[in-house]
Amino acid sequence: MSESTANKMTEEEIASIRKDFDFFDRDQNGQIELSEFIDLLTILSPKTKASHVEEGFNLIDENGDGYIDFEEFLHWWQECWWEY
Ligand SMILES: [Ca+2]
Ligand SMILES: [Ca+2]
Repeated sequence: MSESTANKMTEEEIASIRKDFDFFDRDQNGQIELSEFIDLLTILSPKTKASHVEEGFNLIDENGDGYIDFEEFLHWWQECWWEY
């Protein structure tokens, strides 16, 4: 899975997503918690409801450990924006 992800994107693109990830990872622990994710979505789409935010978080958190790591973030990013 991570191989096909890497093939689709250039290193530059991944680096720029990494910057966004680091920006939202406020406490810099390498994972985005729900509270950090709420901040993220509030910026990206201010009309998002809290209940939807939690649903979205659970979708992105593919392994269900309660955190979004960079790989999960990258995956989500591609699904949301790659088509545009
Ligand atoms: Ca964090
Ligand atoms: Ca996770």
